[in-house]
Amino acid sequence: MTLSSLFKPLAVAALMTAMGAQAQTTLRIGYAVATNSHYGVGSTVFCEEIEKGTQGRYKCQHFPSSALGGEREMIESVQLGTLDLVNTSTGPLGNFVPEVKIVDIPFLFRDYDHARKVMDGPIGQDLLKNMQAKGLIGLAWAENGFRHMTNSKRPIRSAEDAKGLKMRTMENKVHMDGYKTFGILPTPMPFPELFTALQQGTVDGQENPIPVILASKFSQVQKHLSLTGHVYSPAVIILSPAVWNKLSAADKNVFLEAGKKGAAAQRKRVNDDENNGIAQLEKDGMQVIRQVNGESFRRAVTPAYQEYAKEFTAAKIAAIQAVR
Ligand code: EAX
Repeated sequence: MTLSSLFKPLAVAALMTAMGAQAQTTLRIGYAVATNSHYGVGSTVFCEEIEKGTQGRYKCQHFPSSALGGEREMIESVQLGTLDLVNTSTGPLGNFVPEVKIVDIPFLFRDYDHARKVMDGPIGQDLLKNMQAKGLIGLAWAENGFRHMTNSKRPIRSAEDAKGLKMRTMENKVHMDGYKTFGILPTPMPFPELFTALQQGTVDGQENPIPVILASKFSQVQKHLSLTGHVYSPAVIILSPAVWNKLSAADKNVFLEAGKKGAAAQRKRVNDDENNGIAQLEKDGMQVIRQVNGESFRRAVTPAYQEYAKEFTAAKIAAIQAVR
C-alpha cells in the first residue's frame, strides 16, 4: 500500500465532511408503554424536533413498551451511557436523585394547572438541575398524569374500601409510605411485570394515570376503576451526559427546545386521554367510581405528611402548595 493510496480515502472523507455530508447519529429512546400513548406522542414529537433542528444529524430509534426493561433499569442505562434517552415517570427516579421525591407526595398538587406551573417554574427547573450531579440530563418535565386506583375485588369509594387490598406500587418509598396510611398493602414491582401480576392475581390492584391504564389495556385484567387522583405523576425526558457533552451549544439548545415541545405534546395527550379514556374503559367493561371520597384519603395520609416534612422540610412542601 503506497502512501498516496492510504491518503486518498482520508482525503475523500475530509472532502465529504467539508462538503457538509454530515455524520448521522441515531439515538435510542426508551419508555414504558406503547407507542400509541402519551409517552409515545411526547417521544415522537421530541425526536422529530431534534431531527429537524439538527438538519438530520440526530434522529431516534424508539424502544416502547419496556423493551429495554423497567423505568429504573432504563434510567440506570442512561446514567451509564448504554441508553441515550428515556422518557420516564418520576416513580423510580428518586432512587437516583433524592430531591425529586418531593413531587411524589400524595395529594400535594391541586390539579393539572397547579402541577404544570410548579414543574415549569423555579421549583421544577431546580429539580432538573439537581439531576446533572447524578449523571442525568433532564431536558424537560413531560407528564404521566394523576394516578387512579384499579382493582379486581371491589369498588373503592373511600379509604375504608381500599383497606387490605394488595396493590402494586412503583419502586417509590414516598408512594408506599403514603399508601400504607390508606390501609393498602403496597407491593413494589417494575412496570413490565404488572400486567401478568394482575392477570394471575398476585396483586389485587394497581394505581396509574388513565393514559397508562388505557395504553396497557388494564381493563382486560381489572374490574374496578376509582378516580382517586391520589398522586400527580410527572414524567421527564432524560438524556445521557455521554451524548450531551458532545453537543455544540447550538445543538444543546435544539435538544432543550425539543424537550419542551415533546412535553407539551405529551401533556395534551394526557388531557385527551382523561377526557375520552374513561368512557372507553367503561365500554371495555370496567366499573368506574367517579365520586370518590377524597377527604377520607387526605385525612388518612396526614400522619405521613409529618414524615414527609422531616425528609423534605415543611417549607419546601408549603412552597409547592403555595404556587398559584
Ligand atoms: O411511567 O410504573 C408505573 O406505574 C408508571 O406509571 C408507568 O411505568 C408509566
